Amino acid sequence: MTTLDANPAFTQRVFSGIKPSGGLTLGNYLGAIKPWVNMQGPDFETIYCVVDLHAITVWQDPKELRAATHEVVAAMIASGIDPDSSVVFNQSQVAAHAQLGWIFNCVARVGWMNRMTQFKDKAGKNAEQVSLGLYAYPALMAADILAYHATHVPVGEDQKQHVELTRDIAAKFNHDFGVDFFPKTNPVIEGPAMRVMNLRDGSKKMSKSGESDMERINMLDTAELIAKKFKKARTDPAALPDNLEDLKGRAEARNLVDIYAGLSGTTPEAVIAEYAGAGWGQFKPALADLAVAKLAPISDEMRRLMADPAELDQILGKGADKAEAISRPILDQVYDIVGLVRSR
Ligand code: AQP
Repeated sequence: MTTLDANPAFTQRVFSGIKPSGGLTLGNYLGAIKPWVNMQGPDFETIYCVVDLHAITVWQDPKELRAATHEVVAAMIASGIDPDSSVVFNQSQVAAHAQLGWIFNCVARVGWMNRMTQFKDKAGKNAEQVSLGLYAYPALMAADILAYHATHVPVGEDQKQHVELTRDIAAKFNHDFGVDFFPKTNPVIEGPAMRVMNLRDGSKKMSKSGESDMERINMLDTAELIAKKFKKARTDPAALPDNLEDLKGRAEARNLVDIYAGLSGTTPEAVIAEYAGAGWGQFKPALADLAVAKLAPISDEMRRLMADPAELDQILGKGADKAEAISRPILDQVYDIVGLVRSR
């Protein structure tokens, strides 16, 4: 077995990304950005990416794509991601993603892609008409992660299957070429609000591109709009019980309790202990106040940062240089393993 440098410098490297496919939601904040902030520190090298190549798997207006890219980087920084200690960049500026993505298209099997539930959800009955990119998306996501030999990928519950596929692609590559090159990647899914649900239908996840704006809380929503959306959020007539078991079968109620726990940094058990017996007339305004208290300072800072897109572009450019320096030697080794000639 040929053994090439497995993990060049860091054995604990975090990679994660967000698509600039519309306004960021509370789901993106609680399921991704907040945990990313917490992973910064001495234990990990952290790499956070605005995955614009994933965004264009569905139609994006070019002007809006640029604005959404700026919104994502502004949200990261306003929430506490430090671009000097983390690598913050947009995917399309680092060619290794697309280059390794193509190689993984040739490693992954069509049958694996057919099992991806997110593709089925997003394509729906329209599977013949969606882009080939949407279908191949998980191979590009594997490349995003493995171009850095990332070992940890913090994601919301919805992305777990894609991180598992990344492990399958890495294992098949290692096996096919007889190397021990790509590491095993671990999804990190920790916290009470890793699957924030739609406010009007507790069986669907909260998404940027959901049909109605009333289904989601956007990070840039005003205090009034946040209060209105929680007030109108679908619930049931019963009050909050005194234990979590009794929330079974009450998806919308459970979602609001989880959101409260995610925002306050406690557990759903602690929320239930505090609000046992409370009706929605009491709980919803408390939740709205909490959401505004947490989100308003972030959205104010986002607006300030978004007013200077040139500064945001500079951050993305510097981050892309750092990302390039890590991923280029890994991609070079992949070319050598695969037998692609590098003569310049
Ligand atoms: N509702 C959610 N609850 C918890 N985590 C979530 N994430 C997204 N929605 C929720 C997490 O945010 C990260 C970035 O996701 P993304 O924007 O790149 O892709 P997505 O999951 O497809 O998000 P959307 O909002 O549903 O996008 P659209 O509507 O444009 O397709 C991931 O870690 C994800 O888990």
